[in-house]
Amino acid sequence: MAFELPALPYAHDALEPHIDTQTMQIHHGKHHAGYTTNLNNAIAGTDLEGKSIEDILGGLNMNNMAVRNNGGGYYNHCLFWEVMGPNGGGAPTGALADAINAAFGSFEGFKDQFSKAAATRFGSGWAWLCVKDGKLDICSTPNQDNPLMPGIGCGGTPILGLDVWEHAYYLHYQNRRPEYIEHFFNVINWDEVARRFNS
Ligand code: MN3
Repeated sequence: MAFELPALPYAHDALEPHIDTQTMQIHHGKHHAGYTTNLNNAIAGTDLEGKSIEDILGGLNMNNMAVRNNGGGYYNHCLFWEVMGPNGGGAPTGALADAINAAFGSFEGFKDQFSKAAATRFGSGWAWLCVKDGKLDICSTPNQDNPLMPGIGCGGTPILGLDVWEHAYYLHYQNRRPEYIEHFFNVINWDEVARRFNS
């Protein structure tokens, strides 16, 4: 059972004007597709074949760069597409909102910390909102690493992730990463983030 590139849960132009159509086409159809193919090639014939992506990443040998980079890339983008949506934005409600207020003081406090984590990640990587024992934390990782991997120093289960690789924003925003980050908040699918938090 090989991993498959999941279909986008919305049209390529659905996140306009915040994330442009061509970026979505290349990011999903080329980059994510590439990670998926390369992950399958890296695990073919090994004892990782047939395992879930969560099990593969959770038990990862961090020296296995092919699985680290491509397994991370596969998982991270699967999450990324789902936590965005055309009717996104606003602020969460319910238990997730309570947990955000408890951890960061307010939604604005969360937004500031998450934006800072995304803006200050040097080079390529991701910003994360993670949950561990019901508590929220913000961190960032380089390249395609993520909080599921062992010893990453950024623990818990990611419930929101933001890709800050240049391929995620350069066509539309060029070097203006902070502007991309600001616009990301207009497409966050808080219903999906809450679903992940509650499970
Ligand atoms: Mn990417």
